[in-house]
Amino acid sequence: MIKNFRQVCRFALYQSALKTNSFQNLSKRAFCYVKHHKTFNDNEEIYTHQLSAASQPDTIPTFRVIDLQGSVLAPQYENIPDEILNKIFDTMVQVEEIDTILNMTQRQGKISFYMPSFGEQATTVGVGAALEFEDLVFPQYREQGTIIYRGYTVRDMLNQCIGNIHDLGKGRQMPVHYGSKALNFVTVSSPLTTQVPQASGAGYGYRLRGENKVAATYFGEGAASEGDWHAALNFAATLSCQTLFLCRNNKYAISTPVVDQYRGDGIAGKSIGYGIKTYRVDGNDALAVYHTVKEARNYIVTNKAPAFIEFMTYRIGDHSTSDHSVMYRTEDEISSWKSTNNPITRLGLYLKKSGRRVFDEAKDKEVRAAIKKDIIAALKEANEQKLPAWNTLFEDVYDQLTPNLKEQKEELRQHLNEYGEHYNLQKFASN
Ligand SMILES: Cc1ncc(C[n+]2csc(CCOP(=O)(O)OP(=O)(O)O)c2C)c(N)n1
Repeated sequence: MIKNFRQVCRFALYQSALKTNSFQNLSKRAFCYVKHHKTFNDNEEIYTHQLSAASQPDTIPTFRVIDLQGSVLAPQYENIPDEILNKIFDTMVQVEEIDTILNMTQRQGKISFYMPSFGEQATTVGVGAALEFEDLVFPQYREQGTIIYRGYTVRDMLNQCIGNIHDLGKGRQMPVHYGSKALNFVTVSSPLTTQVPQASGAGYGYRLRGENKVAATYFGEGAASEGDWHAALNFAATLSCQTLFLCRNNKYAISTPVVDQYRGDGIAGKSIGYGIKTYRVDGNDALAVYHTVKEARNYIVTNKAPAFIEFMTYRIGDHSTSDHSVMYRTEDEISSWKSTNNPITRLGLYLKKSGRRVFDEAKDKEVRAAIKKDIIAALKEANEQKLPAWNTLFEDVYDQLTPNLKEQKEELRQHLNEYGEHYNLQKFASN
């Protein structure tokens, strides 16, 4: 049954094509406009008399500005202000130090879990530098570089990892599940890929409201195998969402290497399939990352359409403190990336060779030592704080407690009244 004018129009077109047997021509030219809505895509069908399977297009090239020795390959992309480039470098060093110490802190049993971002700092810090502050970031979990660039402090990180009263998440999440409304950084979610359709939705909202900002979402190449990822990209493409998809292709999803994750041309190849403006960049080259994100962001706000970037990088560290990665990859593989394609070394070499920064070894050591001292002090302070009061457990989900939650809260209160001595209730703030 024909329900509306658009369908009437499409039906008439179909009838006329049937009469004239002109379906071949229809595909390229026949658009049905109703209230400016286009019904068919351009160039959906091109006919041929040769029976053959479609061939794989050429490999998408990876954009690079500096080589592994920090020498410039594309001087036209050196034009990043000194202040920003130095902030990128300093933040990358800071993130590396924080990751080193918090990884050890977990080994000492002072925090329960940690996820380092060794080897991926150019991607996450470079993105932080290139996005606008008001762009909303939907992270996966290994993107501390972005939130730190925006101003999240070591104290914020440690309060979250310990889950004390200063933790913005009120101690309800595992460590590294950072988030900050003030810094436009949505809280990390453990279930993979949930953030990606959320970012499509936020980007859709920005377009509908005529806002000049983007929703930027991170995910690993492993997370791109989730069903939600495909739905998110298709929604973004068809609804013209102002969403920037940021794929950290670090070659492993815990123990699953890329060869078992996908065939075809990486994750960027899939994005092109969804009709999204797609870039591939050397994720260990901070200059290339910065320029690619700037260009993709500009494309989104100008064209009111999504964009996608695949960052080619390598996870130098273990997946998390619950992983021991030499069980599934060799020491040689790790050390070769660490020594020949380390993003911090590469940017440092570039800054030195180009004369844009004067390095002083003794001063650099002092800077790293100061970062370490600060983290240790912040850890001590965070540990001295109380944990959130037990009754806050029931807050923030429903505006008014549901009858079963009321019952559970009362049950817990009675339980703690009766058996409180068996718990270390001193650790918790009072209700
Ligand atoms: C829905 C879901 N499935 C499985 C997991 C367990 N898991 C956590 S991280 C991870 C690997 C993800 O790899 P990738 O997306 O490539 O990101 P990377 O860790 O390499 O940065 C898996 C399988 C999960 N958290 N959620």
